[in-house]
Parts: sequence; C-alpha cells; structure tokens
Amino acid sequence: MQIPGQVIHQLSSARRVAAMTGAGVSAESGIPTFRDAQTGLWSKFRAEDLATPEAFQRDPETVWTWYRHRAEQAATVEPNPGHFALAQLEQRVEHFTLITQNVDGLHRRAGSQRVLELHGDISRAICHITRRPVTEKYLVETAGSPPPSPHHPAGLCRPDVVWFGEMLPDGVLDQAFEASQQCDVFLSIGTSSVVEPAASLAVAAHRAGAFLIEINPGETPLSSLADAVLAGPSGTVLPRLLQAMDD
Ligand code: BV8
Repeated sequence: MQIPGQVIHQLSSARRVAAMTGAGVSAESGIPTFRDAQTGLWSKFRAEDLATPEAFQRDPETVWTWYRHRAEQAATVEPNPGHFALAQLEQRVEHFTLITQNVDGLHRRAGSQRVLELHGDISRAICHITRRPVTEKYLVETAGSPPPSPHHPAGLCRPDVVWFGEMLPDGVLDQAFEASQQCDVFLSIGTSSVVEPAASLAVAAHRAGAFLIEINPGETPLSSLADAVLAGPSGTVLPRLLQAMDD
C-alpha cells in the first residue's frame, strides 16, 4: 500500500499526535473483534447479555466466566506489528498519547508508555459493590465463579472494565479529550467508531483542527470526516507508515 505524501508530511511535522485504537488493532494477534460479522465475538454473544451491570446482576457466573476466558486468551496471545509500530511512533513524536478502547493490555506489553485505557483492563478485577481492587493472588486462591469479594460481605468479584451504561473513569476521559483537542494529527485505528463517548474523540480532534487519519480495512461513520483513509490492516499499515517516515 502506498502511503500518501500528505500523511507522511503531516505525521513527520506533528509535535502532538493522538492515536485511538479499537479491537481491530488486536485482531491480528488473534483476538476476535466485537462487531466484525465473520469473526466478532459480538456475533456469538449479544453485548447486552454480557457487557452490562444488569447482566452481571442477573447471571454473574456467565459474565464472569466469559471475562476470565477473554483474560486468559489475552494473556496467551502476543502483540502484533501494529502494536509495536505504535510504541515506536511514541518514541519519535514529541507529545504522543495512545487512547485505547481495548481491554487486552497488548499496547503496554508492546512497550507503549502513555496509554489511556478508556474501558479498563480485563486482567484486573474489582469488588462489584465497593469497586476496590482485588488481587490476582486472591482470585487464584479463592473458589467461586465469581469469587466473593474480600471488600464487602455481599460483594462479588467483577472485571475492572467499563460496561455499557457505566461511566468511563473520569480522569482518563478528560485526559483523552484534552489530548484529542490539542493534537496536530489524530489517528483512528481499528475501531468501528460506534461506541460513545470514545467515538467523539476523533470528531473533537477534527473540530479543533487536527489532521484526521483513519486506518481500517472497512468503512466506518468516521471515514467521510477523515482527511486521509488508509484502507488496510493496522499490522501492515502502521509499520509501512513508520517506514515511509524514515524514507
Ligand atoms: C456511557 C469494555 C454514560 C467491556 C466496552 C443507552 C444506555 C446507556 C448508554 C447508552 C445507551 N445508548 C448509547 C449509549 C452509550 C453507550 C454506547 O456507545 N452504545 C453503543 C453500542 C451505541 N456507551 C456507554 O454505555 C458508555 N458509557 O455512555 O456512560 C451513560 C451512563 C448511563 C446512561 C447513559 C450514558 C460505555 C461504553 C463502554 C462499553 N465497554 N468494552 C468489554 O470489553 O467487554 S465497548 C466495546 O466496544 C469494546 O470493548 C470496544 O472497546 C468497543 C468498540 O468496539 P471497537 O473497538 O470499535 O471494535 P469493533 O469490533 O466494533 O470494530 C472493529 C473494527 O476493526 C472494525 O471497524 C473493523 O473493520 C476493524 N478491523 C478489523 N480487522 C482489522 C481492523 N482494523 C485494523 N486492522 C485490522 N486487522
């Protein structure tokens, strides 16, 4: 794939860059995305049935085991060239902020330092009443699916992720909006751009005058707003982008 000269120029001259990633960035590591019809977990489960506080109240065991399955899967796969390219890009840009909707922890494992996890991290657990953290050691040692919480007599352990209908961690969201509204270039990578408020960050960046680049093999509601669309898999496009910046 040819990287347009304007994209190379914008990225090479940018002092501030923000990158937003979605499940598509982890697809090439072997983690199914949520909404891709043929591979998405979404097609197997109904999001409403699993990724909501109501589902957990109704059927904690099903929700808990789904998340533990996903946590085990995330722990067994490796970051792919797209993750590593973003970690490299962070080293080349004066001010770089990686904003991710993903909960698989792969950006940190690939070496990214400044990562804003909008939707939490699937490897962490909290008490569903007090929201206080529960250690992995406690989870391993304590029977139950989910185990009872160590922090409250009626509490259960739940994944430390943001469910539909739940607020995002406010410090993280504020920082994400600030980075989006101050950046020279905003990269929207591997996301269907349907989940709010994450999807609004690219729009806020564009409105504030950022050069908006979308990297996705498919069309999204953001594509018509983007200044440049690189229609390909992030594991191929991102390394190409870095290479083109070197040439
Ligand atoms: C909120 C964590 C305030 C859990 C996730 C009614 C009531 C309450 C809220 C709402 C409501 N109606 C709407 C809302 C807002 C709601 C929302 O946005 N709903 C959507 C579905 C319309 N948002 C919320 O509820 C948020 N909270 O608004 O709080 C509030 C509070 C109370 C009442 C009102 C408002 C919380 C949202 C966070 C939900 N948690 N994840 C978990 O992981 O289980 S979101 C979930 O979708 C995923 O985690 C993921 O992060 C997110 C977005 O999906 P994508 O990452 O984009 O992935 P997707 O599969 O969709 O797309 C993959 C893309 O990759 C595709 O475009 C594909 O083409 C591309 N691709 C494929 N392969 C590749 C590739 N790209 C590059 N390379 C490849 N190789």
